[in-house]
This record gives sequence, C-alpha cells and structure tokens, in this order.
Amino acid sequence: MTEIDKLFAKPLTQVSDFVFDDDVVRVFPDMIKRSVPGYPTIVETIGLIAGQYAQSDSLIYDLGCSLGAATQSMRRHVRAAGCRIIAVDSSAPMVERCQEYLRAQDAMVEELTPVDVVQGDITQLELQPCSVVVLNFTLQFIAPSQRLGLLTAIHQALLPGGLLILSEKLAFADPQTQQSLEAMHYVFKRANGYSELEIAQKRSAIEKVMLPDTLQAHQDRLANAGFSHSHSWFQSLNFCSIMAHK
Ligand code: GEK
Repeated sequence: MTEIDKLFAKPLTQVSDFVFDDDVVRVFPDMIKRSVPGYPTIVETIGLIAGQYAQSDSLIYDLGCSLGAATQSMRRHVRAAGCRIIAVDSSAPMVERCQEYLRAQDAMVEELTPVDVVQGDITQLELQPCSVVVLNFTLQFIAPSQRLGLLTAIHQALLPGGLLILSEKLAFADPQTQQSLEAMHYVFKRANGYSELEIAQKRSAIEKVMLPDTLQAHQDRLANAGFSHSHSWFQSLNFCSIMAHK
C-alpha cells in the first residue's frame, strides 16, 4: 500500500540531505505525483514512445527506475518481439519494492515484456546494445561531473535508430523565467496539499542532491555525447522531457 507523503510535515531541528531510503520508498508514488507537474502524462507517454522505438530482440533500459513506473508503462505498450527491460536503481529498498510491483503487474496481465530489476550505480554500469534508454528524472541526481560520461556511454550503447528519453526539472538562465516558473511550481505543490513548512523543508533537503540544468545545457551536453538531434516533447511548468536520437 502506498502512503501519503508526510515526511516533511513536522518541524525538523535539522534537515538532512534527501536520500531514497525506506521512508521515502513507502510514500514515493504519492510524493512524485504531488511534486512533479505532468508526471502521470510523462510516464504514460514514455510507454507510447518506447512502443514506437523499441526494436525486436533488443534491450530497453530504465535507469534510476525507482518503483518502475516507466517500466510498467513500457511493458503495457512495447509490442516488438524479443525485447527485455533492464530496470536499474541504486537504492536497495526501491529495488525490492519495484520487484514486488512488477510481480503484481505480472499476476494481472499475461505476456508482458520481461524485466530484470538490478540494484546498481548507473554511472558504473556496463551497458549492452539497446534500442531505448529512459532517464526519467534521474540525471538531475547524478553529479554534474559524471553526466557527460553517462550520456556518452548511453549513446555508444544505443543501436542505430535508438532513442534516449530524458525527463528533468529545468533551471532557466533568464531570472524572470526562473522566478515565474518556480513560483508556479510552489503553487502546484500548495494545490496538492503540501504546507509551506513541508515545501521549505523538502527544498532544503533536496537542494544539494538534485541539481537541475537549463534545456540549452542539456541539449549541448547531448550533442557533445554524440546524439544527432534532441528536442523536448513535453513541458509542464519547470519540468520537461526530451527525446534524444542516436
Ligand atoms: C520514475 N524514474 O518514477 N544509480 C542508480 N540510481 C540512482 C542513482 C545512481 N547513481 N542516483 C539516483 N538514483 C523514476 C523516478 S527518482 C526521481 C526517478 C525523483 C535513483 C534514486 O535511487 C531514485 O530512485 C531515482 O534515481 C530518482 O519514473 O525522486 O525525483
């Protein structure tokens, strides 16, 4: 059962850096839906996009899979024969709960694309040839110095015609845009029932571990990693998703 996120509801004497531990895993589906504008649409559409780009007998990676929302969506839409999804997360409690959720999905629907859930650091992974890679709100948690290396490894592993789907919280170079969309994100969270205290404490927990880039910085880095073309396909407030083509 998924619980309501109340992790930051009480005043904390000291707010520690955010980690994906047992407490977060318990409330994660509620937390991400109430915090990321457009998340359900992004997850559903990732399935559709993967369905279009998955090549027969190829691997699909879901990197930083958390509870496997994008993986579950891809399993619903990928029809190419012989595909296999590798879902990877560094958090042991996430991986454990993700496996439970996937078993529940298997019990309800027959003949879904098989999945291996792996606990590991995606910056250390030996990626095998693949047709689709998903980084759904994961790159922002990777140290900025490691981001280009990871994207380069993904580009190298992708087969011709392969696709990376990259969703991220955005920063904006123009201070007015930054201020305007940040304010609206705050309004979004208030409308979803988070108090001012919860929003403030979550912000100080996450500000050193989640470091957003501008859309331009993402596109420049994707080009440096070798991607021939990238474009955004979704934006809601300061959250966006990008398709990057091999
Ligand atoms: C979704 N994609 O619901 N290696 C592996 N996993 C990592 C690493 C790393 N180096 N660093 C962080 N993570 C999901 C949502 S959440 C986004 C992704 C959010 C994992 C971390 O453990 C967490 O599960 C995930 O990346 C980020 O479609 O919480 O805003």
